[in-house]
Amino acid sequence: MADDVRKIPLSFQRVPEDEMRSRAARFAEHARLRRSVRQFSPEPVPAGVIEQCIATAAQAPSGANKQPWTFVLVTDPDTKRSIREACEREEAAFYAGRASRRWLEDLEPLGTTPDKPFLEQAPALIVVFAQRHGDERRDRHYYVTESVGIAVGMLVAALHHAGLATLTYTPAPMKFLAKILGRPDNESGFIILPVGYPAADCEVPDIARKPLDEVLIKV
Ligand code: IYR
Repeated sequence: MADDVRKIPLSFQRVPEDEMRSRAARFAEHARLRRSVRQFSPEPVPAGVIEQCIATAAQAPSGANKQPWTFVLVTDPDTKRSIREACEREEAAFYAGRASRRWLEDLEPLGTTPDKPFLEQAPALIVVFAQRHGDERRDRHYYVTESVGIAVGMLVAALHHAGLATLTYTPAPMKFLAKILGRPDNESGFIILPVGYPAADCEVPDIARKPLDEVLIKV
């Protein structure tokens, strides 16, 4: 690495071993409760909490530290309605034939349909955009999908940790999002996260995670 790069001391807090084990176990235990929520209560969430969670997401690592993400926080009812209408138009085409039979079969256990009332019911939508390049086309961005994906993962974890419910929702295609929200040409819609409290009668599909020994290989 070049000698002339300015460096600062790392700020890192060492955690005693027993506390480390307890933190890891508690985090895993809490993560087991995370579910994708599709029925929201209309109650507002405490002011500033979603912004804090977005601040957490924005600490994600990214290719060449380009931080190629934009988070649009939507609470305006008219804007939520426009997003819902545009999403439902795409979903109608998806469920009516754009999706393969195999894909629709794979979705059956989730019970999803073209109707997306959660886009209006949830008090807030976080619409995440990926910056394919910087303000100027010659300002290149790298590993954009990976970088934004990591940031969204941190956002989902932060929202769950704070006590809020969310869903990673991806209409396809989602070109309309940049148009509705007035985003510039270098940004493309990446994902929508409705955020709020689950509805009192919220139900989720009876599906399970793979056991650890199926997803973890040690060599
Ligand atoms: N976007 C559609 C279809 C859908 C696709 C996948 I992959 C999912 O995990 C769930 C749904 C919808 O939201 O209904």
